[in-house]
Amino acid sequence: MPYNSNSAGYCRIKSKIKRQKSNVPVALTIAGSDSSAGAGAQADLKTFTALGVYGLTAITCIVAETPGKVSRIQPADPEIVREQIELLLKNFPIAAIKTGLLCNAEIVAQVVRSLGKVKWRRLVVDPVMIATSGRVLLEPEAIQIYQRDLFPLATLITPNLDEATGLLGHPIRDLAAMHRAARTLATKYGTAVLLKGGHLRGRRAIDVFSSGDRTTEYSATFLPGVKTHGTGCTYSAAIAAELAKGAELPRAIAVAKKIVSSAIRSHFVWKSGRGKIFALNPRVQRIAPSAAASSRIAQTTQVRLGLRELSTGKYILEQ
Ligand code: PXL
Repeated sequence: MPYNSNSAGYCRIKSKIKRQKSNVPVALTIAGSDSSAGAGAQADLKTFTALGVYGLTAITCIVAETPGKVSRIQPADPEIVREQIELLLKNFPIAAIKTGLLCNAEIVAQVVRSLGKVKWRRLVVDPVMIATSGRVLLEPEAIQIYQRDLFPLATLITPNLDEATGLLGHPIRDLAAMHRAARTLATKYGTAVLLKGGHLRGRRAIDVFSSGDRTTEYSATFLPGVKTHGTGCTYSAAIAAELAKGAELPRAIAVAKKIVSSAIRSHFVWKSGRGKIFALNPRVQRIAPSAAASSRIAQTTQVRLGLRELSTGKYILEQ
């Protein structure tokens, strides 16, 4: 029998559908699509979901790639980038935003125009300029717009060593140089900086946070031989997710570092014609019931960190 609004069947179904008022935190990523789903908007969405945040996407380009090998990049029309961002901003209670690969100068300029209309500042800018494969992903004109217009809008920028080297014009060879570089970048762009040192290849993967008056090291065990791409995307997405849940920046970074380290440790690996393919596995291993149920922004998941904040201002992530 077909259902209509008077039938008993329809009523039974209707009564089972609970119309809940949704208070899940919402975050937006403005990023490229990675066909292999280890980086880009796909990595961001997986990370948002793992951290209990509802993810939205504004796609800037489509990248045909496998891990470590970009085949082709097709930029989106800047106008459709604008429409995605502005539609989402108008209709969802977006609590934090991150940017990933913005592809070209026109798209960076458009993102600046669209985000310039947002009054609050919970924006994480991952200045994706060079892929893990070494391929340059942004032209010099686009990098200029980042520096002049986008960085000043950001709550946090998250360059890796190659990107920071490009921005500063000199190489960064050790931890002391990382501290100096993070402070210089924070002053230069008037925003907080998380300089990722993964590429230094020591026994520990150390990142340096600087917000002008404060410098903090985040350290985790470096895992050699795991060739995952998308760690930067996952890291910045996790920071944005924690900010969306109401965390302060230092704590959001600590949680994100833990998530990335765990995603690398519990990576996936497949055999392919070109050798092994690795992929990150972003997930929250230990989930405790929310202790912040009474807070205004509901936290649907909470990570137990086991963090020790040392008097030296260093976070050691216990593993
Ligand atoms: O990891 C950098 C990156 C970001 N975003 C997209 C990518 C890549 C690397 O290839 O394809 C969409």
